[in-house]
Amino acid sequence: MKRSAVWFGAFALTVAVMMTLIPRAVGEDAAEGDLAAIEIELPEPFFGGTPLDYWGPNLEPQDFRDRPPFMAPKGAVNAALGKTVAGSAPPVHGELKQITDGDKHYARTSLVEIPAGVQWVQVDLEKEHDIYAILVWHFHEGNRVYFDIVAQVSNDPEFNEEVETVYNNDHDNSSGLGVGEDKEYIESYKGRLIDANGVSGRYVRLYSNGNTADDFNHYVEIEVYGIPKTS
Ligand SMILES: [Ca+2]
Ligand SMILES: [Ca+2]
Repeated sequence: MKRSAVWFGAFALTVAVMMTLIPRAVGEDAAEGDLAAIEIELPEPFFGGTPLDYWGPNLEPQDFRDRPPFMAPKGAVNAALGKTVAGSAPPVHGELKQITDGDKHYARTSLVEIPAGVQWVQVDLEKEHDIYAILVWHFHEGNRVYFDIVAQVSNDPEFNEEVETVYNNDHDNSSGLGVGEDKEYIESYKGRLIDANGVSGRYVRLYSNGNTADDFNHYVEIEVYGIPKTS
């Protein structure tokens, strides 16, 4: 190998390592020092199950590393805990209130199953919040990928006006909510952290459209880390 190639390789590796060390920029208008890592309690992991037989152009590789701390303005806590949940269809297993009950276990007794097709659930935070992170656990007993995940925030419970989309991995717009550039991912006990970047709203809505194991939509828990707006 030419020496220049070796140097380039070393440089690329150094840059790659540094990129993983740089914390994510969050709440850019918050002064440095006002931030703290949000505290996320993880459920016990599931081991085993059948390997995933799925490939998608938009699927990100499984990441077994611990999630880096997510920095948000101090005081941001899970505002969704115990709050009311609405849905596009009544569950066929479990109850909607289990989506915000704090239980994130992979057991079927912790699972809320919603009918097939494009469906949504939405959490009412009861007042407008500045929202920094949304965490969602779908069914994480084994390797599944949920399709067409879209996360939105609004002050309108009908989501007709002033809707902010903070995640969308529907790359072919099959759900009709617009083309999304976010990645598909394999479920795990860590849940998915969606960076909401401080958008404000009272309602958080999550869409999905079936998964690799069946056509149903599932939720175990949704958390919304935010701070109530004072004004
Ligand atoms: Ca739950
Ligand atoms: Ca799609």
